[in-house]
Order: sequence, then structure tokens, then C-alpha cells
Amino acid sequence: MSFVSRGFAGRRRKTPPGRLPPGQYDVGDGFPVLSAGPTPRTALASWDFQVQGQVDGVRRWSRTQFQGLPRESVSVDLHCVTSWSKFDTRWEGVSVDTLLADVVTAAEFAVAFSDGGYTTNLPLADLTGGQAWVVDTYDGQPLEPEHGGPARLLVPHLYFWKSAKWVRGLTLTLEDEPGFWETFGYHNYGDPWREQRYAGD
Ligand SMILES: Nc1nc2c(c(=O)[nH]1)N[C@H]1C(S)=C(S)[C@@H](COP(=O)(O)O)O[C@H]1N2
Ligand SMILES: [Mo]
Repeated sequence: MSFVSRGFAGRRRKTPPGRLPPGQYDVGDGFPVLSAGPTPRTALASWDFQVQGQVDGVRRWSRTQFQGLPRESVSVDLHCVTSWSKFDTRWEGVSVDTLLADVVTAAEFAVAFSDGGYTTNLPLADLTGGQAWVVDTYDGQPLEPEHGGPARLLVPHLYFWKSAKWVRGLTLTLEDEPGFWETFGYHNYGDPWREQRYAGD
């Protein structure tokens, strides 16, 4: 005998129509943690963010300076290559447009680098135009270390591995230089709507 009616399974809100890319499922209220290594614990006092590489001068913001930059709130859907998607996630941080505002560069690519050694590459055009942020707040709270605190990159229009956790900066490059997962056979670009999971997709 079972008292559990099928109705209870339907308590989770429904997947918003048209927002689930091919091969993905809605993870609902859960927020999986996916890290290729241990969670680095960076002292907030020593955290900084740098823009380096093909630039007319390295830009560096201390934690305090970073917190003084203009901030944006965004609500976005996340799509992990392991096939979970999470809708309407709320973040706060600094637009990459703000960080690159006065940088003079001929670069067309960038490599985001993180504490712990993780890297991921993107075309510069995918980091600008209101498409990417360095976020330090999730759902109104300081970003937890497991999810990338003190700060992570957020590039929601690409698979979530492009959103480098524990990010410390961007290296602007003339040539495209594959990052961590990209060297291990994942797709170089990673558009979830074109299901670009692996090299060759
Ligand atoms: N530094 C770093 N960033 C990372 C990763 C990682 O292993 N190290 N994993 C990526 C992958 S594959 C995904 S799906 C998301 C997971 O973020 P979450 O743990 O907050 O869900 O972070 C991405 N950013
Ligand atoms: Mo992922």
C-alpha cells in the first residue's frame, strides 16, 4: 500500500517552454557541484582580478577596488555539459564589459584563469556585449567556495565549464589557446543550443 500519490512528483515547477537545450534535463532546485580538483581557499585579502596578455598595460583590481566597480544583477539559465540545466539563477557581479572598458587590444580570444590552475578559452566577442560577468554573489548571498567563491566567471550562453570558478583574471590572446577541458576533448566553443559537447560535435 502506498500513500504517496503521483501528484507529489509534480510539485516542482514546470520546465519553462523553449528554454531547455537539446539533450538537457531540468535539475530543478538542486545545484550540483562540479570541480576537476579540490576547492582552493583563497584569502579574501589576497584576492585580485587581472586583465593581462595582449593589452596596453596590465589591469589589476584588489578585492576592495573590485567591489567598488559598477555592479549588475542577472538572472540566467545554466547548462552543464553533463546534461543538467538550471533555470533562473540569480547572480551579482561586474560585467566583463566594465573590466575591459578602456583596454586597448588587438586580441580576439581570451583565456580565463583560476586559482588551482583551471583555464578555459573563449572568443573575446563572447565575453563582451553584456554576455559575461565576474560574479561574487549567488541568490543574494556571497558565492560559496564550492560554486567558485570568492568570484567566478559567468558566461551563461555557453556550457557551464566556460564559467571558470575561482577566477583570477583574463589573458587576452591573438591566437585561440585551448583551456583545461578543451584540451581533454571537449568542444572548443561549447554552444548548448548546437549541442557542442565534444570536439567534432
Ligand atoms: N576552476 C574551475 N572552474 C570550473 C570547473 C572546475 O573544475 N574548476 N568546472 C566547470 C564545470 S564542468 C562546470 S559544469 C561548472 C560547475 O559549477 P558549479 O560547481 O558551481 O555547479 O564550473 C565550471 N568551472
Ligand atoms: Mo560541467
